[in-house]
Amino acid sequence: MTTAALTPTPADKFTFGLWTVGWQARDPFGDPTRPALDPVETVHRLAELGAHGVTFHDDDLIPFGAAEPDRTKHIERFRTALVETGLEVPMATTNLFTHPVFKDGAFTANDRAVRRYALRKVMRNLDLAAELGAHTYVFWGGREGAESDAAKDIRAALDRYREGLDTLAQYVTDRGYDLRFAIEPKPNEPRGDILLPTIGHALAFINTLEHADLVGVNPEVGHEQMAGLNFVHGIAQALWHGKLFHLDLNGQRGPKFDQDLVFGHGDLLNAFFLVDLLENGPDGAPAYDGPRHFDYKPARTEDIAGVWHSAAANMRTYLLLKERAAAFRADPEVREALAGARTAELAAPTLADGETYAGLLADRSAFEDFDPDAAAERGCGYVRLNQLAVEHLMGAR
Ligand code: DIG
Ligand code: MN
Ligand code: MN
Repeated sequence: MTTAALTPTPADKFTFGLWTVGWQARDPFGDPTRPALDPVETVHRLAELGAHGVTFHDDDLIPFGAAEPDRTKHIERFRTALVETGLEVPMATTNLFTHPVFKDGAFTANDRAVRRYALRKVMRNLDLAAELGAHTYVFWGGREGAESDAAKDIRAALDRYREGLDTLAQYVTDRGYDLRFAIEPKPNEPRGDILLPTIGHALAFINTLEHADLVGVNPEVGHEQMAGLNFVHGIAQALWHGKLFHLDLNGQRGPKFDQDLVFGHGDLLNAFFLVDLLENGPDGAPAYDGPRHFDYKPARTEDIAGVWHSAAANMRTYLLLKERAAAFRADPEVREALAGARTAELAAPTLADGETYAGLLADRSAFEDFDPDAAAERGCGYVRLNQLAVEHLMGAR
């Protein structure tokens, strides 16, 4: 692959959260290993690396509790950096998890005053998100959930979650904001058990909302994999529902504490097939045209130089996988193996055009004359196909 093709440009739509490269590496058992990063510095450095945009929680940009005119100052510095670099702000979100006030949740806190405060905090940042041109607003309910089953009536909590999102969707509708909501599932941490833990739970919940058309999902690689699920399958179902409004790319090595590794530094083969799914859609055009957003944390061991190397690594890995997936799809041997595996046949409806179950009942070849033993003997050839994928991934073809 040429160097130019591996050099990220804004056209690749790579975006990063301020909180990612800005993570000071404080963790439950250790103090920060890095100084705080000025959001303005982040904007300029990400632009130099070829990123398309930057995303933020309200508190990443404006220190919690900052009053005017400090709040305006923080916003104006950020806006100036965006203008100077051309970086966009495709997504924003709210920090409803750091301040102790949210220790029992935000939208689903038992304390009604906390729930009302949380909604106002989101509304204020929705205004800023709209001002900065964001089109997606993420809701990660990191504190919505419980550590003990006695603490929370989950049915009431889901009522309150729905009430909060319906209220906020009405707000953006009445304000005329070009914003859609994306729920980000995660099974646990920091809350013991988070509500809406997987893509499936979120999709079912979205169907109950008053403004369901405005609400989709923002799946994160590591979060589904923490639950032992296949992220490619989850993304495929979100696409199938027309609900993949945004996504968080990173790496995770199996069901354990959220690792937020660099994209591809966890399950690399699943990352390969994810990029293949996103980039090589049904008719060769990308199946998803939104930002390729990295929500990762630079390892605690890294200094600031290592932080920027890690940011670049996310984008370079994505571009390498994109090139390897294209080569996989173009490989004549792969095409022959796909034909042998009859993968294209799955797109053919099981019933003939206009046929109903009556036609099925009348068709002896479907049952009376069907030889299940002969069908069972047919091999699918999937291992050969997977080996071809692994060899493309390894640059061996
Ligand atoms: C964690 O994966 C969450 C928070 O960082 C943020 O609210 C969201 C935005 O993508 N991801
Ligand atoms: Mn995560
Ligand atoms: Mn995330």
